[in-house]
Amino acid sequence: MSPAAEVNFDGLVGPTHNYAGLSAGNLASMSHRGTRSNPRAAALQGLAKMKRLADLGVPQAVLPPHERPALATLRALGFTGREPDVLRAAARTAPALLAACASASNMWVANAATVSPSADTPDGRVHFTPANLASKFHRAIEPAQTARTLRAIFRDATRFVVHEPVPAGGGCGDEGAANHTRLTPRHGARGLHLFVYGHRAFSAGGAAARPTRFASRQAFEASAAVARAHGLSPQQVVYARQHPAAIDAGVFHNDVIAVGNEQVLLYHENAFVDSRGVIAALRRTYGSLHPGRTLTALPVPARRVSLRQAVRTYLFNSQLVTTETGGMVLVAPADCEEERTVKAFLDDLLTAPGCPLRAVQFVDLRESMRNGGGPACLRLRVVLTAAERNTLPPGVFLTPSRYDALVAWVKRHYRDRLEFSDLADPALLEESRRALDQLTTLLGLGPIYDFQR
Ligand code: SUG
Repeated sequence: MSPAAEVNFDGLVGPTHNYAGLSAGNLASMSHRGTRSNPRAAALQGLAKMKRLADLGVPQAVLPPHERPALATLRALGFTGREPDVLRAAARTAPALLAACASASNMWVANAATVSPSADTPDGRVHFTPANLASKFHRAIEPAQTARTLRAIFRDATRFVVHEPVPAGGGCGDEGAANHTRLTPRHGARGLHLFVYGHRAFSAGGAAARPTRFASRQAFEASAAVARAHGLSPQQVVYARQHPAAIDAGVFHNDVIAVGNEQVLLYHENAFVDSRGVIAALRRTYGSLHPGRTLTALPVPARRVSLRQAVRTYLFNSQLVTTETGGMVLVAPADCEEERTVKAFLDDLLTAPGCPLRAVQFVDLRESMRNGGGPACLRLRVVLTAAERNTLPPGVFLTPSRYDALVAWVKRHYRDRLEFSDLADPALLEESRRALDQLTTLLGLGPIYDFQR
């Protein structure tokens, strides 16, 4: 066994965080369309959450935001001239495109990539595949910068490989780690990979009906491509289909309805088509990978928490983490504490016989939550051995002094209110670039943005 730990890389909320209602199928995004955002509060809430995890003894690191508005994308869309002219013309003639190009959605790094730790791959390297995020325009412009950022952090090619995203088109969407769960007795041991998809891009497939209200984002073919690229063997992979009724209820990613950590899987009974069959397959595969070990499946019945309540409170978008002392803690959105039934469920769960959870902690992520991004959306889990970790630029880790520096950085650069009309303000672009430029120095990353080249 290699001494390995799970590092949570959180996406820093970018200076253009706003509510543009860009994500059909994501109820929070749809219902907050056009409301005023507070990027400064959003970034500070995110940092406070990171500090909470670091205080629990969970290694915590930071991923920088992307440059927004994405001028290169606006130019690719045919806008020409000086930058202020590009922004103005887009705001006037194609406001939806400007909104898409200005979204800070790259903060939800559970969608940045899928990660396979070195304990699981045939070449002993950590594999990353940036998600193509093909199903939403504003997210489909993320993968190139994501790949560049990952390559700047995981630079040692003898230990890490950052693949190209799965080719998109024809519904072959990949949404990254949000639809992937790794189960293992210890982070450093061999893992079982659960890939959850919503549809098949190349056939009608499956007994259950397709969702009727909202589109599924993750294709089976994309999940299978990631598993193949990472060299995962069929003996360590289980595929499960998301229940169409869950997608129609606003479960646009699996991490809105299930969460796993080490040997534990907490899931809603209506998360999958044939949840029983999925759990049986997981138990079988887990048992053959780790003879004598068993999976702890914690189903949440609909009579305790309905799909609606799950989506409203983001119960399953909690982070389930192993702390320094070895106990597991659930870091849940504050909304779960406020909703009586969900709070009662959590209280019962904590005292249930055999439940490995030691505590539940609540975090306020109101700004991100209004766009459908809870605690788990904001982080990408990367299991690393000590030797792998030592090759990373040290500046990406959240130490107490770096936390203070990042808080000061946010307070210096971020606005405390933003509306659609602000997105065309050339000053916002300038402010954002100044902030990002200083951030790359603060994190010790070197130039990773187009505007720095
Ligand atoms: O892709 N929201 C994101 C939320 C992503 C949550 N991630 C996970 N579940 N892992 C999305 O729907 C809304 C942006 C807006 O409407 O302005 C948005 O992109």
